[in-house]
This record gives sequence, C-alpha cells and structure tokens, in this order.
Amino acid sequence: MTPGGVNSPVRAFHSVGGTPRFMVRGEGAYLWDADDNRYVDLVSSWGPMINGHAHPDVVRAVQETASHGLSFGTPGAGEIDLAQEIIDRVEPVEQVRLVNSGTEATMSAVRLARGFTGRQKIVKFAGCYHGHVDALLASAGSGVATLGLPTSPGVTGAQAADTIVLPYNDLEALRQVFAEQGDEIACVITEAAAGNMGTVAPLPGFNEGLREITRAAGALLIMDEVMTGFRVSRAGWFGIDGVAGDLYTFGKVMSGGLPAAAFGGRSDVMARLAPSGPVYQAGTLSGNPVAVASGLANLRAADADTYAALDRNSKRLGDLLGSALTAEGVPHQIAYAANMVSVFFSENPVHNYEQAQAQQTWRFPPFFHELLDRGVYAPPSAFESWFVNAAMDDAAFETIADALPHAARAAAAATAPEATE
Ligand code: KE4
Repeated sequence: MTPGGVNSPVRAFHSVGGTPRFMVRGEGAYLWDADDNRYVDLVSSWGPMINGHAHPDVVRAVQETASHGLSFGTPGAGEIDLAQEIIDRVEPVEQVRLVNSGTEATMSAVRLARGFTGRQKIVKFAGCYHGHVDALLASAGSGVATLGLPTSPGVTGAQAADTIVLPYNDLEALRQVFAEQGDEIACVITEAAAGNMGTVAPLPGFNEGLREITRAAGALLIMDEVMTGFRVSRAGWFGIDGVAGDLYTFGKVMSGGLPAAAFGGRSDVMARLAPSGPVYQAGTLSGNPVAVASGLANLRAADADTYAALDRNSKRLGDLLGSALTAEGVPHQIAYAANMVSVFFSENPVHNYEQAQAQQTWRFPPFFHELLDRGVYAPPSAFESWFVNAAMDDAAFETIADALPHAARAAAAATAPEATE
C-alpha cells in the first residue's frame, strides 16, 4: 500500500528495528497509539509542537478557519499576518514567501540564490539535512544518515555536480574552497545549528565565519532554520548568535503541525522572485488559510514562558539522560544546541558528521526500545535531535526518569555487531 509502510522513512524504525507505533491522538505532552498505550512524546512531530499536542488556541484557530472554507487559491489576510509575524521576530527577514514543506523552502531558496547571483555552485555540510532536494541530498543527515544511504539513487550526477560538500564546523575547508572557486559559488546553505546528525551546535565563530567568507565572495548565506526556527528562541537561532543570513528557510513550528513552511530574507534578493522578478516559484496550496491559521496560532501561543519552559525542559531531559547513562558506565555525550538536545554513544564530543557516525550506534536500538516499552517515545534514530515541548510536566518527567535506568542498562549490555568482511 505504502513503501515501507510509512510516508516518511525515519518513521519506519529501520535503524532501531521493531514495529512503528500508529499514533491516534496527541494531547499536551502525550501521544496515544492505536492500542491505547500512552507515551511521553520527545519527537513533537519532529519539531512543530512546542506548545504540546492539540493546544486549544491552535485547534480553535484551525476549526474556525476551516469552517469558512479550506483553500481559495487567492491572496488572503492570514498569510500577510503570518509573514508579518516572521518578519517581526527575525530581523534580517524583510520579505517572506510561504510554501508547503521545508524541502520546498530550501529548494526555492537555493534556486533564488543561483538566480540572484548568476552563479551555479552551492556549498552544504556533511550531516546537514535540508529536505529531499536533489542537489542537497549529498551526504545528508536525518533519514539519509539513519538508513545509511551514501546519497540517493535517482539523483543524477548533473544534479549534484554543482554541490560542494564540506565537513561541518570546518572553516578552513570553506576558506580553501572559496579561495579556489569562490566566484562560482552562489550560496552556502547550513543548518543554523545542526540537528539532523544528532544535535551538533556550530562551534564558536563558525556561523560568523560563514557570514564573513560568503559576504567577501559575493555569495549568499542561507540559514536553514526549519528545525531551529521559533524553537530555540522566539527568533530562532538568529536570536541565539545574531549572525544574519541573506536568506532563511522556516517550517515545523511556524506550521503548528499543518503543511506550511517559508523562505525569506533580504528584500533585494526576494524581489527577484516571480511575479516581481524572473526566478520562478509557485504552489497551489502555498499560504493555505487553514495551515496559516495553525502556524499563526502556534507562534502566538508561544510567549516568554513557553521559551523558558522549552529551555528548562531540554536541560532537565539532558540531565536525566546523562545521569542514567553515567550510572551504568555507558560512554556518552549529551549534546545541546540551545534547547535542542540529543545523546551520542561516544567517548568524545561530536562536532561533525564523521564523529557522529563514529559513535556506538549499536547501543541505540535497545536503549530506544526500553524507553518505548516504558511509555517514552524518543526519536527512532541515533541521528536525530530530541524535541521537548512546553507542556511537559513533572508527571511526564517522572515517566522518563522511571524508564531511563532500564534503557541505560540495555545500552550498557548491548554488544557491537560482528565486524563484516
Ligand atoms: P520537510 O520537507 O520534511 O518539511 O523539511 C525538510 C527539512 C529541512 N531543513 C531542516 C533543517 C530539517 O530538519 C528538515 C526536516 N527534518 C526532518 C527531521 N530530522 C524531517 C523528518 C522526516 O523526514 O520525517
């Protein structure tokens, strides 16, 4: 019926084994599966649900908007309000175009950067995932890393020929590439903080270096904030380090859980987009009134207390993870990028994809399943970030704290697979 039984590979539990849970309901910090098992949700739909599931303001906004019709294919007031909310929050963003997924956002932003600069080459970093755009799937993170795919069949040499892949957090490698071919490079696209190889924060000065090197060469800097946007602060990662990109991509939180995403940035660059300019980009359901209502309500429900709760809950989760694994003597790193968090089964800190891949991933499946069996739904992959939400209360953390010693013991007892010839 559906390849692999899922509509997105990382949901298939391939890297952890077992049977994916079919979730039927979410409320606050919890999900329920089709067998009425309850879980504390640490995936939050891969980011959007910062206010928890079925937040009343979001549900009401969706219900009210839907009652007036679902889609008109015309401009509508809601899309202006959502664009304004994004512009008000992220100072370098002067104009916004709404789309339906993060993939569409990054695909469109890269096309715009090429159109604006008249250049062809793009730079991305290994382990960063920017959606399943042909030109960006090389050495990608998330599901590509989870399934151990080097890149993806179907992406032709021509489509990837202009993509330069460098190690994340390596400014020297970037300087070298720009010294050799800087005048051919349209853009550098980076996750403002990497969350798709596990959580890997930019080292101090890395994002500043990207800004300086791209500006000097007349290339654009695309900050992919699909995951970090409106989660790590009300202004996303820009609110953390203040490094201004030329273009941004957003999704997840700004969708409230419905299909909505966006790209935006400098008005002189965005002016090149059709119909103002020649760079074509379009979408039947772009700015869909119901999706826009969901995103707007989700953003408006996220006040200072929400962001304080996200920060507090992320630290509390990380502390619980660390103490349980330490108690069982399991080699691990608890990695943070603001309030994004993940665990690497590694003796050493992880600053790039090669180091992430070197972790003892074989410890993850038993760890994951012990949590799952005890009512904690963690991301089913060692190459993902864990997502807290503001609805997590003491009861939720008690469930996590009760499950973790069992999960840590399972991780400790895990044995490395026989080395294959
Ligand atoms: P979507 O096309 O999945 O809406 O967004 C792609 C994307 C772009 N940029 C970043 C930084 C992202 O994290 C993503 C999507 N993230 C993954 C989670 N690691 C989506 C989960 C999935 O593929 O099912």
